[in-house]
Amino acid sequence: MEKQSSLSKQVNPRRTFAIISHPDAGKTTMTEKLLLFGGAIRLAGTVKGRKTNKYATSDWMQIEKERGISVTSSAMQFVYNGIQINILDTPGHQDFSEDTYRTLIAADSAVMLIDVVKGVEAQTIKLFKVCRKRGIPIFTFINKLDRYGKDPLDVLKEIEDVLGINSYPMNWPVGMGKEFCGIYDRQKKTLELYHSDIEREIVQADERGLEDPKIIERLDSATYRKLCDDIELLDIAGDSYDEEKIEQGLLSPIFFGSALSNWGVQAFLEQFLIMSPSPRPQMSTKGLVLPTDPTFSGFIFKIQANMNPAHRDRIAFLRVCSGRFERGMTVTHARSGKKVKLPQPQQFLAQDRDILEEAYPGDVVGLFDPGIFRIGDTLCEEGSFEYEKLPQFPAEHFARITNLDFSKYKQFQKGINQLTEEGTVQVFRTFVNGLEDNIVGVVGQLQFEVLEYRMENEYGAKVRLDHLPFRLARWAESAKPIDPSNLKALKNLCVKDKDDKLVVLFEDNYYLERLQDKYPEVRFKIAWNE
Ligand SMILES: Nc1nc2c(ncn2[C@@H]2O[C@H](COP(=O)(O)OP(=O)(O)OP(=O)(O)O)[C@@H](O)[C@H]2O)c(=O)[nH]1
Ligand SMILES: [Mg+2]
Repeated sequence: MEKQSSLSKQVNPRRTFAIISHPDAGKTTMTEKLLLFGGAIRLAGTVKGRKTNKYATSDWMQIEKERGISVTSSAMQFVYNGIQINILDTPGHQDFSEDTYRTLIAADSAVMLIDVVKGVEAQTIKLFKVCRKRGIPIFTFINKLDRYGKDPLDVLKEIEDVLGINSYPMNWPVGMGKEFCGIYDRQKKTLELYHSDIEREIVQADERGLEDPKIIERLDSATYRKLCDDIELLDIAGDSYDEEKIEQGLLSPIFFGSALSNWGVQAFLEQFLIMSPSPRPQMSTKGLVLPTDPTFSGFIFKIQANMNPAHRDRIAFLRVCSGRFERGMTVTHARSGKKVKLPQPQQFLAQDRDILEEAYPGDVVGLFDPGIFRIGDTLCEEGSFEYEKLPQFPAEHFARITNLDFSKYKQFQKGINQLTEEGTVQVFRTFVNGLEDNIVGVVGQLQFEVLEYRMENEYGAKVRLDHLPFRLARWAESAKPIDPSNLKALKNLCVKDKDDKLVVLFEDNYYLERLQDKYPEVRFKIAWNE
Protein backbone atom coordinates (compact mmCIF):
# COMPACT_ATOMS: atom_id res chain seq x y z
CA MET A 1 0.00 0.00 0.00
CA GLU A 2 2.76 2.34 0.98
CA LYS A 3 4.61 1.55 -2.17
CA GLN A 4 1.48 2.25 -4.18
CA SER A 5 0.87 5.62 -2.65
CA SER A 6 4.46 6.71 -3.19
CA LEU A 7 4.08 5.50 -6.78
CA SER A 8 0.92 7.61 -7.19
CA LYS A 9 2.95 10.61 -6.16
CA GLN A 10 5.22 9.92 -9.11
CA VAL A 11 2.52 8.93 -11.58
CA ASN A 12 0.11 11.82 -11.05
CA PRO A 13 2.47 14.61 -12.09
CA ARG A 14 3.47 12.87 -15.32
CA ARG A 15 2.17 13.46 -18.84
CA THR A 16 3.06 11.49 -21.95
CA PHE A 17 1.63 12.69 -25.22
CA ALA A 18 2.21 12.49 -28.96
CA ILE A 19 1.96 15.34 -31.43
CA ILE A 20 0.24 14.27 -34.64
CA SER A 21 -0.87 15.80 -37.93
CA HIS A 22 -0.53 15.91 -41.66
CA PRO A 23 3.01 16.84 -42.81
CA ASP A 24 4.07 20.43 -42.29
CA ALA A 25 1.38 21.52 -39.85
CA GLY A 26 4.17 22.46 -37.44
CA LYS A 27 4.64 19.50 -35.05
CA THR A 28 8.40 19.79 -34.81
CA THR A 29 8.25 23.56 -34.51
CA MET A 30 5.69 23.22 -31.73
CA THR A 31 7.79 20.55 -29.99
CA GLU A 32 10.79 22.84 -29.98
CA LYS A 33 8.79 25.70 -28.53
CA LEU A 34 7.41 23.45 -25.82
CA LEU A 35 10.92 22.33 -24.97
CA LEU A 36 11.96 25.93 -24.61
CA PHE A 37 9.52 26.31 -21.78
CA GLY A 38 11.06 23.33 -20.09
CA GLY A 39 14.33 25.24 -19.72
CA ALA A 40 16.76 22.38 -19.35
CA ILE A 41 16.18 20.21 -22.34
CA ARG A 42 16.18 16.56 -21.59
CA LEU A 43 16.07 14.44 -24.63
CA ALA A 44 15.54 10.80 -25.17
CA GLY A 45 15.61 10.17 -28.85
CA THR A 46 17.17 13.36 -29.97
CA VAL A 47 20.79 14.10 -30.05
CA LYS A 48 21.82 17.27 -31.69
CA GLY A 49 24.51 19.74 -30.96
CA ARG A 50 23.17 22.84 -29.35
CA LYS A 51 24.60 25.42 -31.67
CA THR A 52 24.76 28.95 -30.44
CA ASN A 53 21.36 29.79 -29.10
CA LYS A 54 19.74 27.06 -31.11
CA TYR A 55 17.91 24.54 -29.09
CA ALA A 56 18.08 20.89 -29.86
CA THR A 57 15.40 19.82 -32.24
CA SER A 58 13.57 16.59 -32.61
CA ASP A 59 14.60 16.47 -36.27
CA TRP A 60 18.06 15.22 -35.40
CA MET A 61 18.72 12.95 -38.34
CA GLN A 62 20.82 14.52 -41.06
CA ILE A 63 18.24 13.78 -43.74
CA GLU A 64 15.54 15.44 -41.65
CA LYS A 65 17.57 18.60 -41.32
CA GLU A 66 18.31 18.66 -45.03
CA ARG A 67 14.77 18.06 -46.19
CA GLY A 68 12.89 19.77 -43.39
CA ILE A 69 10.61 16.84 -42.73
CA SER A 70 10.52 14.38 -39.89
CA VAL A 71 11.17 10.81 -40.97
CA THR A 72 11.21 9.24 -37.55
CA SER A 73 9.52 9.90 -34.24
CA SER A 74 11.46 11.09 -31.24
CA ALA A 75 10.84 11.26 -27.53
CA MET A 76 11.92 14.13 -25.33
CA GLN A 77 11.51 14.96 -21.72
CA PHE A 78 11.14 18.18 -19.85
CA VAL A 79 9.76 19.50 -16.62
CA TYR A 80 7.31 22.37 -16.44
CA ASN A 81 5.62 23.61 -13.27
CA GLY A 82 6.62 20.41 -11.51
CA ILE A 83 5.12 18.17 -14.17
CA GLN A 84 7.37 15.59 -15.82
CA ILE A 85 6.49 15.70 -19.49
CA ASN A 86 7.33 13.10 -22.10
CA ILE A 87 6.65 14.49 -25.55
CA LEU A 88 6.62 12.33 -28.66
CA ASP A 89 7.10 14.17 -31.95
CA THR A 90 5.90 12.03 -34.86
CA PRO A 91 6.48 12.25 -38.62
CA GLY A 92 3.41 13.32 -40.59
CA HIS A 93 4.25 11.76 -43.94
CA GLN A 94 2.19 8.66 -44.61
CA ASP A 95 5.26 6.70 -45.71
CA PHE A 96 6.42 6.76 -42.10
CA SER A 97 3.07 6.17 -40.51
CA GLU A 98 3.97 2.74 -39.11
CA ASP A 99 6.40 4.54 -36.81
CA THR A 100 3.75 7.12 -35.93
CA TYR A 101 1.14 4.46 -35.14
CA ARG A 102 3.51 2.61 -32.83
CA THR A 103 4.50 5.79 -31.07
CA LEU A 104 0.85 6.56 -30.46
CA ILE A 105 0.57 3.34 -28.46
CA ALA A 106 3.12 4.78 -26.06
CA ALA A 107 1.10 7.98 -25.55
CA ASP A 108 -1.67 8.71 -23.05
CA SER A 109 -3.07 11.59 -25.06
CA ALA A 110 -2.57 13.24 -28.42
CA VAL A 111 -2.15 16.80 -29.56
CA MET A 112 -3.52 17.22 -33.07
CA LEU A 113 -2.15 20.15 -35.02
CA ILE A 114 -4.20 21.79 -37.73
CA ASP A 115 -2.84 24.34 -40.16
CA VAL A 116 -5.38 27.16 -40.20
CA VAL A 117 -4.69 27.77 -43.90
CA LYS A 118 -5.21 24.17 -44.95
CA GLY A 119 -7.79 22.92 -42.49
CA VAL A 120 -8.26 19.22 -41.75
CA GLU A 121 -5.95 17.27 -44.08
CA ALA A 122 -5.86 13.64 -45.19
CA GLN A 123 -3.17 12.27 -42.91
CA THR A 124 -4.66 14.05 -39.91
CA ILE A 125 -7.93 12.23 -40.55
CA LYS A 126 -6.18 8.84 -40.51
CA LEU A 127 -4.19 9.56 -37.36
CA PHE A 128 -7.23 10.97 -35.65
CA LYS A 129 -9.08 7.71 -36.29
CA VAL A 130 -6.27 5.73 -34.67
CA CYS A 131 -6.43 7.92 -31.56
CA ARG A 132 -10.18 7.66 -31.43
CA LYS A 133 -10.04 3.88 -31.63
CA ARG A 134 -7.70 3.88 -28.66
CA GLY A 135 -10.02 6.17 -26.76
CA ILE A 136 -7.30 8.62 -25.77
CA PRO A 137 -8.08 12.30 -25.24
CA ILE A 138 -7.34 14.45 -28.26
CA PHE A 139 -6.37 18.10 -27.85
CA THR A 140 -6.36 20.33 -30.91
CA PHE A 141 -3.98 23.19 -31.58
CA ILE A 142 -4.92 25.28 -34.59
CA ASN A 143 -1.60 26.59 -35.83
CA LYS A 144 -0.18 29.27 -38.11
CA LEU A 145 -2.58 32.03 -37.07
CA ASP A 146 0.15 34.44 -38.15
CA ARG A 147 -0.98 33.62 -41.68
CA TYR A 148 -4.28 34.45 -43.31
CA GLY A 149 -6.25 31.24 -43.30
CA LYS A 150 -9.76 29.95 -42.94
CA ASP A 151 -12.15 31.62 -40.56
CA PRO A 152 -11.72 29.90 -37.16
CA LEU A 153 -15.44 29.13 -37.05
CA ASP A 154 -15.16 27.36 -40.40
CA VAL A 155 -12.20 25.32 -39.11
CA LEU A 156 -14.29 24.26 -36.11
CA LYS A 157 -17.10 23.20 -38.41
CA GLU A 158 -14.63 21.25 -40.55
CA ILE A 159 -13.29 19.44 -37.47
CA GLU A 160 -16.79 18.45 -36.49
CA ASP A 161 -17.95 17.51 -40.02
CA VAL A 162 -14.83 15.75 -41.27
CA LEU A 163 -13.57 14.17 -38.05
CA GLY A 164 -16.93 13.73 -36.39
CA ILE A 165 -15.74 14.97 -33.02
CA ASN A 166 -17.32 17.73 -30.97
CA SER A 167 -15.07 20.53 -29.93
CA TYR A 168 -14.77 23.11 -27.21
CA PRO A 169 -12.56 26.13 -27.92
CA MET A 170 -10.68 26.92 -24.73
CA ASN A 171 -9.43 30.13 -26.26
CA TRP A 172 -10.05 32.19 -29.37
CA PRO A 173 -7.69 34.11 -31.63
CA VAL A 174 -7.75 37.87 -31.75
CA GLY A 175 -7.19 38.79 -35.39
CA MET A 176 -5.36 36.74 -37.97
CA GLY A 177 -2.31 37.08 -40.22
CA LYS A 178 -0.59 40.41 -39.65
CA GLU A 179 -3.41 41.44 -37.33
CA PHE A 180 -3.06 38.39 -35.11
CA CYS A 181 -2.14 39.89 -31.77
CA GLY A 182 -3.42 37.67 -29.02
CA ILE A 183 -5.74 35.10 -27.58
CA TYR A 184 -8.83 35.34 -25.43
CA ASP A 185 -9.29 32.63 -22.79
CA ARG A 186 -13.00 31.86 -22.49
CA GLN A 187 -12.91 30.37 -19.02
CA LYS A 188 -10.37 32.58 -17.33
CA LYS A 189 -11.66 35.66 -19.16
CA THR A 190 -8.13 36.78 -19.89
CA LEU A 191 -6.81 38.50 -22.95
CA GLU A 192 -3.27 37.48 -23.72
CA LEU A 193 -1.46 39.96 -25.93
CA TYR A 194 1.82 39.19 -27.65
CA HIS A 195 4.49 41.78 -28.16
CA SER A 196 7.34 39.51 -29.25
CA ASP A 197 8.09 35.81 -29.24
CA ILE A 198 8.88 35.89 -25.54
CA GLU A 199 6.86 38.81 -24.24
CA ARG A 200 3.25 38.28 -23.37
CA GLU A 201 0.93 40.56 -21.48
CA ILE A 202 -2.09 39.20 -19.70
CA VAL A 203 -5.13 41.42 -19.25
CA GLN A 204 -7.52 39.94 -16.71
CA ALA A 205 -11.12 40.95 -17.28
CA ASP A 206 -13.64 41.10 -14.47
CA GLU A 207 -16.86 39.07 -14.51
CA ARG A 208 -18.13 41.13 -17.45
CA GLY A 209 -15.56 39.39 -19.65
CA LEU A 210 -15.35 41.02 -23.05
CA GLU A 211 -17.57 43.88 -21.85
CA ASP A 212 -14.88 44.93 -19.38
CA PRO A 213 -13.47 48.30 -20.56
CA LYS A 214 -9.96 47.01 -19.80
CA ILE A 215 -10.41 44.66 -22.76
CA ILE A 216 -12.30 47.06 -25.00
CA GLU A 217 -9.63 49.72 -24.82
CA ARG A 218 -6.90 47.31 -25.88
CA LEU A 219 -8.39 46.32 -29.24
CA ASP A 220 -9.36 48.23 -32.34
CA SER A 221 -13.08 48.29 -32.90
CA ALA A 222 -13.27 45.91 -35.88
CA THR A 223 -11.13 43.27 -34.16
CA TYR A 224 -13.09 43.70 -30.96
CA ARG A 225 -16.45 43.32 -32.75
CA LYS A 226 -15.38 40.15 -34.53
CA LEU A 227 -14.09 38.65 -31.27
CA CYS A 228 -17.37 39.45 -29.48
CA ASP A 229 -19.49 38.05 -32.31
CA ASP A 230 -17.50 34.81 -32.46
CA ILE A 231 -17.52 34.27 -28.71
CA GLU A 232 -21.22 34.98 -28.52
CA LEU A 233 -21.89 32.42 -31.21
CA LEU A 234 -19.76 29.83 -29.43
CA ASP A 235 -21.54 30.48 -26.14
CA ILE A 236 -24.95 30.06 -27.73
CA ALA A 237 -24.43 27.40 -30.34
CA GLY A 238 -21.22 25.66 -29.34
CA ASP A 239 -20.78 22.48 -27.33
CA SER A 240 -20.50 22.83 -23.62
CA TYR A 241 -17.42 21.93 -21.63
CA ASP A 242 -17.56 18.34 -20.44
CA GLU A 243 -14.55 16.80 -18.69
CA GLU A 244 -15.78 13.26 -19.00
CA LYS A 245 -16.23 13.56 -22.75
CA ILE A 246 -12.75 15.02 -23.09
CA GLU A 247 -11.31 12.11 -21.13
CA GLN A 248 -13.03 9.62 -23.41
CA GLY A 249 -11.84 11.36 -26.54
CA LEU A 250 -15.35 12.45 -27.53
CA LEU A 251 -14.83 16.18 -27.14
CA SER A 252 -11.67 17.94 -28.23
CA PRO A 253 -10.51 21.08 -26.41
CA ILE A 254 -9.35 23.58 -29.02
CA PHE A 255 -6.48 26.06 -28.75
CA PHE A 256 -5.18 28.63 -31.20
CA GLY A 257 -1.77 30.09 -31.87
CA SER A 258 1.36 30.24 -33.92
CA ALA A 259 4.10 27.81 -33.06
CA LEU A 260 6.58 29.69 -35.19
CA SER A 261 6.01 33.00 -33.41
CA ASN A 262 5.64 31.17 -30.10
CA TRP A 263 2.22 32.70 -29.57
CA GLY A 264 -0.41 30.74 -27.75
CA VAL A 265 2.03 27.91 -27.05
CA GLN A 266 2.55 28.57 -23.37
CA ALA A 267 -1.17 29.18 -22.82
CA PHE A 268 -1.82 25.85 -24.49
CA LEU A 269 0.84 24.05 -22.44
CA GLU A 270 -0.42 25.33 -19.12
CA GLN A 271 -4.01 24.42 -19.81
CA PHE A 272 -3.10 21.11 -21.42
CA LEU A 273 -1.16 20.04 -18.32
CA ILE A 274 -4.20 20.69 -16.16
CA MET A 275 -6.61 18.84 -18.42
CA SER A 276 -4.59 15.94 -19.83
CA PRO A 277 -4.49 12.55 -18.16
CA SER A 278 -1.61 11.11 -16.18
CA PRO A 279 -0.25 7.72 -17.33
CA ARG A 280 -3.11 5.35 -17.90
CA PRO A 281 -3.47 1.62 -17.29
CA GLN A 282 -2.32 -0.60 -20.16
CA MET A 283 -3.90 -3.79 -21.47
CA SER A 284 -1.78 -6.93 -21.31
CA THR A 285 -2.10 -10.69 -21.56
CA LYS A 286 -2.73 -10.76 -17.80
CA GLY A 287 -5.38 -8.04 -17.99
CA LEU A 288 -5.22 -4.35 -17.24
CA VAL A 289 -1.98 -3.26 -15.56
CA LEU A 290 -2.25 -0.16 -13.39
CA PRO A 291 0.62 2.30 -13.39
CA THR A 292 0.65 2.04 -9.60
CA ASP A 293 1.18 -1.71 -9.75
CA PRO A 294 4.27 -1.99 -7.53
CA THR A 295 6.36 -4.11 -9.89
CA PHE A 296 8.05 -2.61 -12.90
CA SER A 297 6.87 -3.38 -16.44
CA GLY A 298 7.07 -1.69 -19.82
CA PHE A 299 7.26 -2.26 -23.56
CA ILE A 300 9.60 -1.30 -26.36
CA PHE A 301 7.96 0.73 -29.09
CA LYS A 302 10.90 1.88 -31.12
CA ILE A 303 14.46 0.95 -31.93
CA GLN A 304 16.88 3.44 -33.39
CA ALA A 305 20.45 2.91 -34.50
CA ASN A 306 23.19 5.52 -34.79
CA MET A 307 21.52 8.27 -32.86
CA ASN A 308 24.88 9.51 -31.85
CA PRO A 309 27.40 9.44 -34.70
CA ALA A 310 30.21 9.34 -32.14
CA HIS A 311 28.92 6.16 -30.54
CA ARG A 312 27.15 4.30 -33.35
CA ASP A 313 25.06 2.35 -30.94
CA ARG A 314 21.50 1.27 -30.92
CA ILE A 315 18.83 2.45 -28.55
CA ALA A 316 15.58 0.70 -27.68
CA PHE A 317 12.85 3.02 -26.45
CA LEU A 318 10.91 1.71 -23.53
CA ARG A 319 7.65 3.10 -22.26
CA VAL A 320 7.43 2.41 -18.55
CA CYS A 321 3.91 1.16 -17.73
CA SER A 322 4.03 0.22 -14.05
CA GLY A 323 6.20 0.26 -10.97
CA ARG A 324 9.59 1.81 -10.55
CA PHE A 325 12.34 1.37 -13.08
CA GLU A 326 15.81 1.27 -11.60
CA ARG A 327 19.22 1.45 -13.10
CA GLY A 328 20.82 -1.98 -13.39
CA MET A 329 17.72 -3.96 -12.50
CA THR A 330 17.15 -7.50 -13.75
CA VAL A 331 13.87 -8.18 -15.50
CA THR A 332 12.18 -10.86 -17.56
CA HIS A 333 12.26 -10.43 -21.30
CA ALA A 334 8.84 -11.88 -21.98
CA ARG A 335 9.36 -12.97 -25.60
CA SER A 336 12.38 -15.13 -24.84
CA GLY A 337 11.51 -15.88 -21.22
CA LYS A 338 15.07 -14.95 -20.29
CA LYS A 339 16.24 -12.76 -17.47
CA VAL A 340 18.11 -9.70 -18.63
CA LYS A 341 20.06 -7.16 -16.68
CA LEU A 342 19.06 -3.87 -18.16
CA PRO A 343 21.95 -2.08 -19.69
CA GLN A 344 22.49 1.43 -18.45
CA PRO A 345 19.30 3.33 -19.04
CA GLN A 346 19.71 6.67 -20.71
CA GLN A 347 18.06 9.93 -21.18
CA PHE A 348 19.67 12.39 -23.44
CA LEU A 349 20.58 15.93 -22.77
CA ALA A 350 21.09 17.98 -25.88
CA GLN A 351 24.73 17.03 -26.09
CA ASP A 352 25.51 14.85 -23.15
CA ARG A 353 24.17 11.50 -22.37
CA ASP A 354 22.61 11.34 -19.01
CA ILE A 355 22.47 8.11 -17.07
CA LEU A 356 19.18 7.60 -15.45
CA GLU A 357 18.86 6.29 -11.92
CA GLU A 358 15.14 5.67 -12.00
CA ALA A 359 12.03 6.16 -14.08
CA TYR A 360 8.30 5.93 -13.51
CA PRO A 361 5.17 5.05 -15.48
CA GLY A 362 4.73 7.30 -18.48
CA ASP A 363 8.47 7.84 -18.86
CA VAL A 364 10.24 6.99 -22.04
CA VAL A 365 13.65 5.51 -21.41
CA GLY A 366 16.43 4.75 -23.86
CA LEU A 367 18.11 1.39 -23.33
CA PHE A 368 21.32 0.35 -24.99
CA ASP A 369 20.38 -2.51 -27.21
CA PRO A 370 23.08 -5.10 -27.77
CA GLY A 371 20.72 -6.80 -30.24
CA ILE A 372 18.29 -8.53 -27.91
CA PHE A 373 15.27 -6.29 -28.22
CA ARG A 374 12.57 -6.13 -30.84
CA ILE A 375 9.77 -3.68 -31.29
CA GLY A 376 6.82 -4.78 -29.16
CA ASP A 377 8.90 -6.63 -26.53
CA THR A 378 7.62 -6.53 -22.96
CA LEU A 379 9.95 -6.34 -19.96
CA CYS A 380 8.64 -7.17 -16.52
CA GLU A 381 10.03 -7.44 -13.02
CA GLU A 382 7.65 -10.12 -11.81
CA GLY A 383 6.03 -13.01 -13.69
CA SER A 384 5.88 -12.92 -17.44
CA PHE A 385 3.20 -11.27 -19.54
CA GLU A 386 2.99 -9.21 -22.68
CA TYR A 387 1.48 -5.88 -23.63
CA GLU A 388 -0.69 -5.52 -26.69
CA LYS A 389 0.94 -6.13 -30.05
CA LEU A 390 2.22 -3.08 -31.84
CA PRO A 391 0.92 -2.43 -35.33
CA GLN A 392 2.96 -3.84 -38.15
CA PHE A 393 2.24 -2.73 -41.68
CA PRO A 394 2.86 -5.01 -44.63
CA ALA A 395 5.55 -3.82 -47.04
CA GLU A 396 4.13 -2.52 -50.31
CA HIS A 397 7.22 -1.55 -52.25
CA PHE A 398 10.17 -3.75 -53.05
CA ALA A 399 13.61 -3.20 -54.52
CA ARG A 400 16.77 -5.17 -55.09
CA ILE A 401 19.56 -3.61 -53.07
CA THR A 402 23.12 -3.89 -54.31
CA ASN A 403 26.31 -2.97 -52.54
CA LEU A 404 28.31 -0.82 -54.96
CA ASP A 405 31.66 -1.13 -53.24
CA PHE A 406 32.74 -4.67 -52.54
CA SER A 407 35.39 -3.56 -50.03
CA LYS A 408 32.49 -2.29 -47.90
CA TYR A 409 30.76 -5.65 -47.74
CA LYS A 410 30.86 -5.82 -43.94
CA GLN A 411 29.44 -2.34 -43.50
CA PHE A 412 26.75 -3.16 -46.05
CA GLN A 413 25.66 -6.27 -44.15
CA LYS A 414 25.75 -4.48 -40.82
CA GLY A 415 23.65 -1.63 -42.18
CA ILE A 416 21.05 -3.93 -43.69
CA ASN A 417 20.80 -5.95 -40.49
CA GLN A 418 20.55 -2.98 -38.18
CA LEU A 419 18.02 -1.09 -40.24
CA THR A 420 15.93 -4.24 -40.47
CA GLU A 421 15.99 -4.58 -36.70
CA GLU A 422 14.80 -1.00 -36.38
CA GLY A 423 11.69 -2.22 -38.15
CA THR A 424 11.74 0.36 -40.91
CA VAL A 425 12.65 -2.05 -43.72
CA GLN A 426 12.12 -5.74 -44.25
CA VAL A 427 14.83 -7.72 -45.91
CA PHE A 428 14.46 -10.83 -48.05
CA ARG A 429 16.91 -12.98 -49.96
CA THR A 430 16.48 -14.67 -53.28
CA PHE A 431 17.82 -18.20 -53.43
CA VAL A 432 17.36 -19.23 -57.04
CA ASN A 433 20.37 -20.67 -58.90
CA GLY A 434 22.57 -20.17 -55.87
CA LEU A 435 22.45 -16.41 -56.41
CA GLU A 436 21.67 -14.49 -53.31
CA ASP A 437 20.24 -11.07 -53.91
CA ASN A 438 19.02 -8.86 -51.11
CA ILE A 439 15.54 -7.50 -51.58
CA VAL A 440 14.18 -4.81 -49.33
CA GLY A 441 10.53 -4.12 -48.69
CA VAL A 442 9.10 -0.89 -47.27
CA VAL A 443 5.68 0.48 -46.49
CA GLY A 444 6.23 3.83 -48.22
CA GLN A 445 8.49 4.83 -51.13
CA LEU A 446 10.17 7.59 -49.15
CA GLN A 447 11.64 4.95 -46.86
CA PHE A 448 13.80 3.82 -49.79
CA GLU A 449 15.36 7.26 -49.93
CA VAL A 450 15.99 7.21 -46.21
CA LEU A 451 17.50 3.72 -46.51
CA GLU A 452 19.84 4.73 -49.32
CA TYR A 453 20.88 7.85 -47.47
CA ARG A 454 21.45 6.16 -44.14
CA MET A 455 23.37 3.24 -45.67
CA GLU A 456 25.82 5.70 -47.13
CA ASN A 457 25.97 8.19 -44.27
CA GLU A 458 25.79 5.92 -41.27
CA TYR A 459 27.52 2.81 -42.60
CA GLY A 460 29.66 4.17 -45.44
CA ALA A 461 28.06 1.74 -47.90
CA LYS A 462 26.92 3.19 -51.21
CA VAL A 463 24.02 1.17 -52.55
CA ARG A 464 21.91 0.92 -55.66
CA LEU A 465 18.21 0.21 -55.49
CA ASP A 466 16.44 -1.39 -58.44
CA HIS A 467 12.73 -1.10 -57.97
CA LEU A 468 10.71 -4.25 -58.47
CA PRO A 469 7.08 -4.40 -59.58
CA PHE A 470 5.86 -6.36 -56.52
CA ARG A 471 3.28 -4.91 -54.18
CA LEU A 472 2.49 -7.76 -51.75
CA ALA A 473 4.53 -10.14 -49.64
CA ARG A 474 2.95 -13.32 -48.25
CA TRP A 475 4.51 -15.88 -45.93
CA ALA A 476 3.73 -19.35 -47.28
CA GLU A 477 2.85 -22.05 -44.77
CA SER A 478 1.62 -25.56 -45.25
CA ALA A 479 1.35 -28.79 -43.27
CA LYS A 480 3.54 -30.48 -45.85
CA PRO A 481 6.94 -29.11 -46.83
CA ILE A 482 6.64 -26.68 -49.72
CA ASP A 483 8.83 -26.98 -52.76
CA PRO A 484 9.39 -23.36 -53.80
CA SER A 485 9.80 -24.31 -57.42
CA ASN A 486 6.16 -25.41 -57.34
CA LEU A 487 5.08 -22.00 -56.14
CA LYS A 488 6.55 -20.29 -59.12
CA ALA A 489 3.75 -18.99 -61.22
CA LEU A 490 2.95 -15.90 -63.18
CA LYS A 491 4.54 -12.70 -61.92
CA ASN A 492 5.72 -13.75 -58.53
CA LEU A 493 9.02 -14.31 -56.83
CA CYS A 494 9.91 -16.72 -54.03
CA VAL A 495 12.29 -15.35 -51.42
CA LYS A 496 13.26 -16.04 -47.83
CA ASP A 497 13.00 -13.72 -44.88
CA LYS A 498 15.73 -13.13 -42.29
CA ASP A 499 14.60 -16.23 -40.35
CA ASP A 500 14.69 -18.34 -43.51
CA LYS A 501 10.92 -18.50 -43.84
CA LEU A 502 9.48 -18.79 -47.31
CA VAL A 503 7.86 -15.63 -48.66
CA VAL A 504 6.21 -15.04 -52.03
CA LEU A 505 6.15 -11.57 -53.59
CA PHE A 506 3.23 -10.74 -55.87
CA GLU A 507 2.44 -7.88 -58.20
CA ASP A 508 -1.15 -7.74 -57.05
CA ASN A 509 -3.99 -9.64 -55.48
CA TYR A 510 -5.02 -11.25 -58.73
CA TYR A 511 -1.82 -13.28 -58.93
CA LEU A 512 -2.04 -14.17 -55.29
CA GLU A 513 -5.55 -15.51 -55.78
CA ARG A 514 -4.50 -17.54 -58.80
CA LEU A 515 -1.70 -19.17 -56.87
CA GLN A 516 -4.00 -19.80 -53.94
CA ASP A 517 -6.49 -21.56 -56.28
CA LYS A 518 -3.69 -23.73 -57.56
CA TYR A 519 -2.40 -24.62 -54.08
CA PRO A 520 -5.37 -24.57 -51.72
CA GLU A 521 -3.37 -26.37 -48.99
CA VAL A 522 -0.91 -23.47 -48.68
CA ARG A 523 -1.74 -20.58 -46.38
CA PHE A 524 -0.49 -17.21 -47.61
CA LYS A 525 -0.09 -15.04 -44.55
CA ILE A 526 0.41 -11.31 -44.32
CA ALA A 527 3.01 -11.81 -41.56
CA TRP A 528 4.72 -14.92 -40.29
CA ASN A 529 3.21 -14.66 -36.82
CA GLU A 530 -0.24 -13.72 -38.10
N1 LIG B 1 3.84 30.82 -40.69
C1 LIG B 1 4.01 29.81 -39.87
N2 LIG B 1 4.78 28.77 -40.24
C2 LIG B 1 4.94 27.75 -39.38
C3 LIG B 1 4.31 27.72 -38.10
N3 LIG B 1 4.65 26.57 -37.49
C4 LIG B 1 5.45 25.91 -38.34
N4 LIG B 1 5.64 26.61 -39.47
C5 LIG B 1 6.46 26.24 -40.65
O1 LIG B 1 5.90 25.12 -41.28
C6 LIG B 1 6.94 24.28 -41.82
C7 LIG B 1 6.79 22.87 -41.30
O2 LIG B 1 7.03 22.85 -39.91
P1 LIG B 1 7.44 21.54 -39.11
O3 LIG B 1 7.40 21.90 -37.68
O4 LIG B 1 8.68 20.93 -39.66
O5 LIG B 1 6.21 20.62 -39.48
P2 LIG B 1 5.95 19.10 -39.05
O6 LIG B 1 4.50 19.02 -38.75
O7 LIG B 1 6.88 18.70 -37.99
O8 LIG B 1 6.26 18.32 -40.41
P3 LIG B 1 6.58 16.73 -40.58
O9 LIG B 1 7.32 16.29 -39.37
O10 LIG B 1 7.39 16.60 -41.81
O11 LIG B 1 5.25 16.05 -40.70
C8 LIG B 1 8.25 24.93 -41.41
O12 LIG B 1 8.71 25.70 -42.50
C9 LIG B 1 7.87 25.81 -40.25
O13 LIG B 1 8.71 26.93 -40.11
C10 LIG B 1 3.52 28.85 -37.73
O14 LIG B 1 2.96 28.94 -36.64
N5 LIG B 1 3.40 29.84 -38.65
MG1 LIG C 1 8.26 17.18 -37.87
